[in-house]
Amino acid sequence: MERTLVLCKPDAVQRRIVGRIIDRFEQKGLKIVGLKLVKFSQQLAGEMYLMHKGKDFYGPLVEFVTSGPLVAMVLEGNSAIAVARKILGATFGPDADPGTIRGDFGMSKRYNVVHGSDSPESARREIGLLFDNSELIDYQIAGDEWVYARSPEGMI
Ligand code: IDP
Ligand code: MG
Repeated sequence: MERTLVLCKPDAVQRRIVGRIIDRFEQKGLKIVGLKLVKFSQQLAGEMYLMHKGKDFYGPLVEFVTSGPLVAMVLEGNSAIAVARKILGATFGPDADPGTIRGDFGMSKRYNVVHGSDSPESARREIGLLFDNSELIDYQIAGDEWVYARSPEGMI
């Protein structure tokens, strides 16, 4: 099983669509193993987006993600990183397909509602920035018996 970091960005919190966003991941079969409301400091925003430092959108991006609280969650499941990215959709609402979160909830090229880790390395790094190990909970979820099939290779 893989873990990924998903953020409901400040626009999602302000627009009161956090519940509907979380619903998309739950309905797909991803399991919430960590969840909290956080306010990004300038420093945390800088660490989250260090790969974008120097790009023209970096300043506005940091301003956006520090402008209000976000909801951060860690989701677990088979191929959780790729599955969550598909659920997010393309980076900006106008380009994102209907049926994706960004496709259904966004029109902006700056306010794009959600974030999702893009690789196992970023997932590990981003989860570590936002969650202590003690805030991530290992548990069995009854419904998983029907979300996955039991096989000799594990739950598939
Ligand atoms: P992603 O969120 O789809 O992974 P990235 O390329 O990693 O997209 O960019 C991180 C964030 O930076 C985006 O979610 C968006 O908020 C912002 N961003 C990326 N490219 C641009 C741009 O060209 N203009 C303004 N903001 C951008
Ligand atoms: Mg990214």
